[in-house]
Amino acid sequence: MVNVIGLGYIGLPTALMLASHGVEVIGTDYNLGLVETLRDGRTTFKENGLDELFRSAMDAGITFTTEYQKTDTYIISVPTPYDKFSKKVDACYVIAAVNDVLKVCPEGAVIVIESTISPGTIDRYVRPEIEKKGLKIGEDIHLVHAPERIIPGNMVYELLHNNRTIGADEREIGEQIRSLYQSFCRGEIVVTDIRTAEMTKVVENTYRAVNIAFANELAKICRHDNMDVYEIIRICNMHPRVNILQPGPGVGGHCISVDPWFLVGDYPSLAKVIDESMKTNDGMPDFVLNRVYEIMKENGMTDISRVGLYGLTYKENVDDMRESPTLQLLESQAKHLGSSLKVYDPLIEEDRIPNQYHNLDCFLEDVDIVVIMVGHDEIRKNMDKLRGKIILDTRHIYNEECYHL
Ligand code: SAJ
Repeated sequence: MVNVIGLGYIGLPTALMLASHGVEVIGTDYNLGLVETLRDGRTTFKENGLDELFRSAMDAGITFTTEYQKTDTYIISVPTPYDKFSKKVDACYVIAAVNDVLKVCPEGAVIVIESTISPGTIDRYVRPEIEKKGLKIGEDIHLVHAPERIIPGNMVYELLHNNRTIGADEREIGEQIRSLYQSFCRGEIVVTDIRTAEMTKVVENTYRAVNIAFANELAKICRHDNMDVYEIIRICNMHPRVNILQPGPGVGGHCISVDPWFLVGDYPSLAKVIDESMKTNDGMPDFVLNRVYEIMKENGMTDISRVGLYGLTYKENVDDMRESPTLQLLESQAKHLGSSLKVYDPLIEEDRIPNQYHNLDCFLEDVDIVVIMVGHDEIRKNMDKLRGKIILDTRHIYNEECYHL
């Protein structure tokens, strides 16, 4: 039996996937409300294919509880917040989960940490926690790091198909956990050591952050001299060894906008390109706000409350607002003029911020400038409704005459 600890964006799909592929699974989360929702047969976030997977796991007998179980394998997928000032990972939830596992687990149990952690976290924080209880790692307890790689918006597909990395102290334990993931994973699973697994996860997200920052910097250069950044990137990407990502209003989510800071925090004098890239991405919401002011001026407008932001989530077709560029832009604007921009997102049903709309038509009625911050399918299907508005399209999805980054 596997006890999956933490039933959020990663833990829940992983638990469901294991259960629906014949593994006995108990999911544990300290949040009773979340556990009760799951027991009632409802999922806690939206994701393609998640409801079907949930039903199949329920049919297979998955159960949910707030209690840690006595078993031989634990998968920990609790959040790893980071400290915005020190830029370092805060492993408190991982450490708390490991401690709770140690209270109930039998001798020889395997603790798999799936949560993203900065390189060295297991050596610095997890091992000492186990050792100070007089337990011997490799005998009484085995440690594994199996970082997740699935992309929000396509999690279920990627859980099945992505290659994976398993970092373990001992080869046989690594192989044992590889077989567990092989129950559902059709990708290649590489077994390596823990430090390498920690580093590869953070490097993958850092690579993407730096590439996006490069695209964002190109957007600024092109804006300066009125060149078409999208056409330039399109043509450059026809070169066999060039693959530039897309500029945008900023980088959000709890991964790409966070993980690279771990390297800057731990290696401040070495991680220079990464540091500058993160600053470039973090500066994009302000860049968009300045574009809004320029466009207002060009069109003789003075009332910022006639400007509407389309999209509150950090990217298209997800309901996750963590570190979203729209929230960053709103925060920045509120500092200058109080919060007066209007906002609408079809995927955020509850009232989260001032001047938030829940209906596209009402939103469009009340604004003259629409800033497309997120390219949800909804807006792609309703482009005709934007006619007559002044559009600032930060995602390059609007086909007609409009302003760009
Ligand atoms: N973005 C751009 N331009 C692009 C691509 C993305 O501005 O060309 C922006 C998005 O709008 C968003 C942010 O970057 O605000 C991040 O989005 P994303 O789709 O690039 O990535 P995440 O954060 O949703 O998921 C990433 C993935 N990592 C990589 O692709 C290397 C995923 O595979 C990881 O599992 C996930 O982080 C994670 O949990 O670490």
